[in-house]
Amino acid sequence: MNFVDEAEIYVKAGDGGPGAVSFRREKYVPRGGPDGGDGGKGGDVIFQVDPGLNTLQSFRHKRRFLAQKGRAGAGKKMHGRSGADLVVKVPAGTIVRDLDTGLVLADLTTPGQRWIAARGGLGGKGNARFATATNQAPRYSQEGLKGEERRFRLELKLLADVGLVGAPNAGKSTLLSRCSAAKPKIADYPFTTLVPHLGVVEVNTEESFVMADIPGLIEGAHSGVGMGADFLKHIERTSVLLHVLDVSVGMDEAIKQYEMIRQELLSFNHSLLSKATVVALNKIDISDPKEVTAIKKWLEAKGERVFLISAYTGEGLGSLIPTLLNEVKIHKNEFGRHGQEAV
Ligand SMILES: Nc1nc2c(ncn2[C@@H]2O[C@H](COP(=O)(O)OP(=O)(O)OP(=O)(O)O)[C@@H](O)[C@H]2O)c(=O)[nH]1
Ligand SMILES: [Mg+2]
Repeated sequence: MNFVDEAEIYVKAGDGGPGAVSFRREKYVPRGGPDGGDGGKGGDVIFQVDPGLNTLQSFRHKRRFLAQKGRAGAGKKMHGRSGADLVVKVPAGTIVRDLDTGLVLADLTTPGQRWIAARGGLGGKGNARFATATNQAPRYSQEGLKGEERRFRLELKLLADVGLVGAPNAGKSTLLSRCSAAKPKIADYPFTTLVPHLGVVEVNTEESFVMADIPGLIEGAHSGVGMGADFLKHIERTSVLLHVLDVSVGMDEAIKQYEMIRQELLSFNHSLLSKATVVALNKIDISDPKEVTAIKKWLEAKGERVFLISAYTGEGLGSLIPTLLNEVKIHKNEFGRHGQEAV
């Protein structure tokens, strides 16, 4: 089961800059005193919660984070510039563990929350700092301290953005496996899916959403018949529903199934029906196009937004997936993730 998103990363804070060895040189002033300035501090690596993120997907593309080094000190007691901090954005709900020991180091939950993941090294002292009564012209300075270097394991309990609903065998699991890395079991009999599965749908390199596949719903599901009731609660917390309807069975049967699912959602919790919903007419690769068109018209007359897809061949997903992302963006905050448990 893929309920947790994980990533292993390496962070290194900036090293401190070295202190300078320098002596005052002024006209007519022989043997000027030491004036080497201190090195700058290295930048910290800081994790910061960004409410716009909902997965650790970006850490699949980038796993090493290095903050800037401090600059060297210079003559005239000039301090080296400090290295810039590196802010790494993480989603709310990220748990940071030490990769080696597994110990939880931070639990980042509130938007904007910051945690210093690695501290930059202090800059070295310049030779000006080492002048004493007995050594008025020290020819040494300190190196900067090394920035901290650490390896972490990030974990995020996934919360679904889009919930798949539909009758058994409609093709929900096929759809999830088509558009995410999740590998739910798929078979040509009802009730293949026994527990919810989650998958991250990567829409482009920056944007993704989490899709939840739940067991198929049958009549009476809301009152505990079949697998339904236990799992309907999982989709209560998603911001968008995708109703997957098998249209290969013909118009009459498809509409019957559509109405049955709506009735189950209504009976379970009528607020489910006011959730943003998209209907996917599935299995168009083996359906009669005339029937499909008729079903689409019928649903559109009811005010539904309808897409034609084949979860099997991938046809139609190019327009469905961006629409779902867009809906998630619009409705996400209606069912904010904070304080919720993972599905
Ligand atoms: N031809 C065709 N077959 C499909 C398509 N989508 C799903 N199937 C087939 O339909 C059957 C059921 O698919 P699943 O994805 O397991 O259906 P499900 O909705 O997850 O079913 P439950 O888990 O039992 O609720 C499988 O044999 C799939 O290969 C499609 O677009 N075209
Ligand atoms: Mg399934």
